[in-house]
Amino acid sequence: MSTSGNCFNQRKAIANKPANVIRWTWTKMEKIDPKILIKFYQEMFLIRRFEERTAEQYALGKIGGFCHLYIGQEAVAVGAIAALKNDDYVLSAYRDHGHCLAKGSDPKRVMAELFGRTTGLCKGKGGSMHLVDSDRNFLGGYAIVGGHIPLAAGVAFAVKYQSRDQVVVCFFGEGAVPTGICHESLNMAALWKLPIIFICENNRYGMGTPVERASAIYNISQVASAYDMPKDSFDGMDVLEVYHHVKSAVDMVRSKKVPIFLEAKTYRFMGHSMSDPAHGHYRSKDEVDEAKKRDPIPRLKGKLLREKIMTEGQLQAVEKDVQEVVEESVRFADKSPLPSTESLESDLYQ
Ligand SMILES: Cc1ncc(C[n+]2csc(CCOP(=O)(O)OP(=O)(O)O)c2C)c(N)n1
Ligand SMILES: [Mg+2]
Repeated sequence: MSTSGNCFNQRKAIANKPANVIRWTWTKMEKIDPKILIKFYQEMFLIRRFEERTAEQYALGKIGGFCHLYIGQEAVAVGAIAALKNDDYVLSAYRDHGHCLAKGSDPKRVMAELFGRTTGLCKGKGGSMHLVDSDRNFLGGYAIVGGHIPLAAGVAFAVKYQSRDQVVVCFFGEGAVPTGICHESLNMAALWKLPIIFICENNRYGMGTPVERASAIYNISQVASAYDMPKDSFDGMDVLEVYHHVKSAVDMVRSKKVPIFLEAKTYRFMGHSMSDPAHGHYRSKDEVDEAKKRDPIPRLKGKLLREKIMTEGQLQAVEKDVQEVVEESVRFADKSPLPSTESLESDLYQ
């Protein structure tokens, strides 16, 4: 009787202790080097053109399987990954072309992977949803909603266990947030103080379901409060906003070794996947057209012109170079060989 009473009192004492809350609010950097702004434009334009060509190649039957385009969301991958060091880790869900390209993967090898060719990042055996480039610490590309969030926490655990200095960034959609595994991962990351940034790309829809019909909270970053994890929310259609907020979070995570949850409010301009129409019944054409007014690429272009960082002619030259890189990636993929039947069982876990 007295033992259980002691135990109860002990637990009550722990529960009454103030929680070990980590305080953090993002701080804006002083000034951005114009060279970084030009890099942002070039990278976002690359992802956009790459995926426009991907859509065409898919329609021609050159690309098989599921294929989810990132068009509209480019500012999130580009702004966030620019805030990282080269050896920091990135994991993403199935809408992964943009994250992989922003992490520095060769567009030729990414396109070849979409074409299922031996020269692809995963020798043509992964495809659109399973891009991996371990040389660049881009660890995938996962098709199961929420399934990669614990894997990312595991990578962060390894970084901490081995006393390394890297940061892990895990991108996922708002549709993954209500999954049990997301909550388990947030809890463990907070409990064990793992060096990870969870970036929720809230594009307002999970396939055809609006977030209001799937989540009890609309202000998604609130979910972090349940785990006493610092959080932040920002405009994901503005690459500079994304960069400033993520850079500040990266600095905090690297120096204090704690997790942070970020919500980037964004929008996809295309259908959920290549099998869906651009809007469908769950949203109107007017809604999509309205969102396109916030397209991150023309927004940055306007800034570059207004602030006289680049002229119209210089921007056109950048666009032409990118266009050529994308064309070369299609030519490379098209002339690359398909995997042989004999190679079907190689490179697999036994
Ligand atoms: C566990 C699981 N359930 C269902 C699906 C089918 N599915 C594929 S994508 C998707 C919607 C996910 O939406 P969100 O996380 O918001 O990502 P977005 O597609 O908007 O980038 C669903 C339900 C799946 N892949 N995995
Ligand atoms: Mg979504």
